[in-house]
Amino acid sequence: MRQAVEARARHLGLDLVRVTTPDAVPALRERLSAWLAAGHHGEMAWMVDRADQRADPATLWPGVRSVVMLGMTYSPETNPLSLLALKNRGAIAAYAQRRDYHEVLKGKLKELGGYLSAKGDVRVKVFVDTAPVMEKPLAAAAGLGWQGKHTVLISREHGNWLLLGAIYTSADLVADKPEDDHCGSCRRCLDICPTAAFPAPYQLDARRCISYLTIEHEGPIAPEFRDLIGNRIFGCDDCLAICPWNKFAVIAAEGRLGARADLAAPPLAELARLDDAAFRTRFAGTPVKRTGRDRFLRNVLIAIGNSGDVSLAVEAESCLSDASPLVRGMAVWALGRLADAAVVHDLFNRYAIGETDADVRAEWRAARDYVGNTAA
Ligand code: B12
Ligand code: SF4
Ligand code: SF4
Repeated sequence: MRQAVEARARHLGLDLVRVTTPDAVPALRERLSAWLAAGHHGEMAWMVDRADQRADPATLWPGVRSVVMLGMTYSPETNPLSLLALKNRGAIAAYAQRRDYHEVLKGKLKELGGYLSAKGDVRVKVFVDTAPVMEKPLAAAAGLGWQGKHTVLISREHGNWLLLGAIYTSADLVADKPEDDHCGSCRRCLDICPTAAFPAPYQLDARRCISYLTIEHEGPIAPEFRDLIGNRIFGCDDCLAICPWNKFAVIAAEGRLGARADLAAPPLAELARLDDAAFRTRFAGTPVKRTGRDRFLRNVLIAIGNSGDVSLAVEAESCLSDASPLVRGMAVWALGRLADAAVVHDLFNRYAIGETDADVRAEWRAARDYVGNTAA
């Protein structure tokens, strides 16, 4: 049964397949509780709501006897760090510059699950990302790789460019052994993080992570992070891209997650003009659609403010009367960074007086003070 599942998984284009047991990580509950108690999950309340099920596969589904962990590579063709120098363009995390992996991976897992249940007359449940399943520690227990100091799973053969999925099954499958930790004394991922999001090795405070701030966080992004975000408009790959284990990664050959050239480094000017319909069309079928247009524009305007390109001030200006206060607020911030004091004062008189949103009014005051101080 085990061999048949492996063969089928490879046939379906899954790069890694290993098996573990539901109770393989006894420290899971304690570690998850400590992480949540420290508030490191930020506004991701869904992580608290189903913490019991997350910490224990058997609580999520009492019928589970074995956990099949699957990995699919998405190694990018160019180093994502090179995007950060293109200041008037947006940097989108490598996993999001292509078809949404949730759909692709889930389709493959469903096929594999169907095969397993038919072959062994067993029950199965498939999960990719959004279910209360601790995919990284389970994948580590199954020996797919180990959780690096950046907390992401690294495989010796594929580096850390891996997306994960799980099949819980009632079948008793032979379990694999965990992989050893091969981080050694390296700490490159910890040192490169722009926002100091790692309170300690193997621990991430999501509230400081650019991936969380640009994708999960709903409101305005706190001023302390805006400069540090640079041109990252959806997710962040810095700690992954610097990992030396990626030198073994083979560029994902199959077109299963089809990288889209138009998402490799899109011009910020173009993105700032997207209305809701154009945003949906442009990002249909990709993970980027998740944020919705307003949050995405918030990120784009922060990148515009960080671009140092005064020709982009006009794009920010045209967002000053946007229907979304989130967008208006970041347009004000971007203009404060790009326009000179006289222009900001003029715009203040035209727009700030009639502004109804308290957050946007605060952005106007901050922008006026900022240009005042810079001019002085
Ligand atoms: C919530 C979440 C996020 C949050 C929080 C990330 C995090 N590190 O927890 C945010 C939004 C920040 C995020 C960002 C990203 N994510 Co995410 N995310 C998730 C999600 C939904 C849950 C993760 C989770 O349970 N976190 C809770 C914490 C407590 O778990 P943990 O990180 O495993 O924490 C362990 C360690 O702290 C450990 N620990 C504590 N002390 C010690 C000491 C030692 C010695 C050791 C060994 C361990 C250890 O114990 C904890 C429990 O095991 C998973 C999907 C899933 N269902 O699992 C995807 C997932 C982890 N994300 C993924 C990806 C791709 C990303 C990004 C790369 C996307 C991007 N480019 O922007 C970044 C990476 C940022 C980073 N460095 O982690 C992939 C990772 C694949 C892989 N190879 O591991 C996953 C698995 C999705 C998937 N199905 O493929 N993500
Ligand atoms: S994804 Fe970026 S911000 Fe988040 S921990 Fe890694 S380097 Fe830091
Ligand atoms: S960069 Fe170094 S410390 Fe970080 S995960 Fe990779 S090997 Fe481990």
